[in-house]
Amino acid sequence: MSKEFVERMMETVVARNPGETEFHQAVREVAESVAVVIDKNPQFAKMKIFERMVEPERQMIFRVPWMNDKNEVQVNRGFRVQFSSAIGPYKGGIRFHPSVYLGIVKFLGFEQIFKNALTTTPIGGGKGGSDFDPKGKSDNEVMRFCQAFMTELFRHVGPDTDVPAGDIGVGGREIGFMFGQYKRLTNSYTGVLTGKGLEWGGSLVRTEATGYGLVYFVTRMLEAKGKSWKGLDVVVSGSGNVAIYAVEKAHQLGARVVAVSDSNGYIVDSKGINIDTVKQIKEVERGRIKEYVQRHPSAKYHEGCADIWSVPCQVALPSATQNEIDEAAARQLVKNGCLAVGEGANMPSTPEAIQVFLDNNVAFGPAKAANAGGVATSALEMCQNSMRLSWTFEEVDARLKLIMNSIYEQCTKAADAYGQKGNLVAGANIAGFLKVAKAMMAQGLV
Ligand code: NDP
Ligand code: 2IT
Repeated sequence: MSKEFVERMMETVVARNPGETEFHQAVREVAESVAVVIDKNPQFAKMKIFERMVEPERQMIFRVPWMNDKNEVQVNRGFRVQFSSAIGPYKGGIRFHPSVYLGIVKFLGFEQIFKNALTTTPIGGGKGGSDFDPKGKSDNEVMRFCQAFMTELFRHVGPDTDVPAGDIGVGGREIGFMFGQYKRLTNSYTGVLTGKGLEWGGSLVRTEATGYGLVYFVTRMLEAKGKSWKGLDVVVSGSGNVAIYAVEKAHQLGARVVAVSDSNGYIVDSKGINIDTVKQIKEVERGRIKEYVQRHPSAKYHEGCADIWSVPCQVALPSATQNEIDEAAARQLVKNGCLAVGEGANMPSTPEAIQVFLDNNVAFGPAKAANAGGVATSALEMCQNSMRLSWTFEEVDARLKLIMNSIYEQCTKAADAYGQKGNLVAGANIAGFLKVAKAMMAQGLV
């Protein structure tokens, strides 16, 4: 029955969403986990809960025309997919990267439904983006693009409707430009975006939240194995927002991060990555990770980012992008004695790689659970905006820790309850699904 359910779902999803391979991958994983739940709860099958979940409530695709510094007209494509408002306003980031197309936005939006349900905060699922590439663009070009993007997006979002935030290629600078344009178009000052600057409605800890939350989550995974971070070697892919603050927190807890990367290559520093240097290169200068070795000559740069998983480590934190760990990379990590993998990025491990980890007793923290600290802190930012108050760093950090602990508990309990002890992939999918499914049942056919 379970297998038949998955294949039936996938046949429909593939036929209705042709070519969107990342979306198919994300749906299949959830379908495989929740088939047993649907088996046990015929009311979910009758009300076609899963069939409704895989169909976004609303999808926007729009033209984004803007002018570059040479006064040449540029045309990009913008997306916002409002997937589910079962438990709160649509919530999820915006990605600017040349690879963005509908299939990427939909995989991210679909996963966001379950991730957001796990956070314990009342937020639905959505995602957006554009094939715009901020790399190599001037601040003025980025501003003009963001203004053009928001000139269409503003009519679809709002503090009680849909609250976007950052993702790849979208950080504080881009959120600022989009917020300014939203404010100008609507003549309103609201919490329509999260990840705002601290002076104008942002929350302390939002910048650090995804990376810190990831490390808090992996702490629980390590504890279950009787381990702590002390003395462990860690590899973190990427060197953007998630990666930087994962490195910072892992170091604070006594680990040594030996490698980070960007899309061109990776660096290995056996003394431990100097995070101040990485912040300077990536956050301030917007440079490339290879520049690290000019400032730390004992470190080594390797061209090509995929081989980072050959660097020996006990903990791997993939924090760059989707499908960056394939089966071969997973086998290499296992061979080198990796104990735990925590997904900072969204869907960074292929299904085959996940199977390798599960088969080899590697503790595996799936993205929906492990990287939920970012969006959870976004929900805390929304809360502070509604109250027109700002909490201290310590207060937000304490709430983030509580949330990551709760997510870990929800995942382990759900996995246990459905005969999958220790499988956090199944646990995250089942716990997230149940919360949304119950809300959908209560709200009738919408
Ligand atoms: P950033 O843009 O800050 O950093 C992205 C990093 O990943 C960069 O080092 C970038 O290298 C690298 N990267 C991006 N695309 C690729 C690619 N196709 N191949 C190899 N490397 C790549 O993004 P974030 O740190 O915010 O996001 C990283 C991941 O975390 C994404 O999967 C995102 O969806 C996920 N995430 C982000 C959250 C957040 O709050 N920001 C919350 C939860 C998940 P380069 O500079 O060379 O492009
Ligand atoms: O993937 C994610 O959870 C994010 N990019 C953060 C979304 C948010 O709304 O903070």
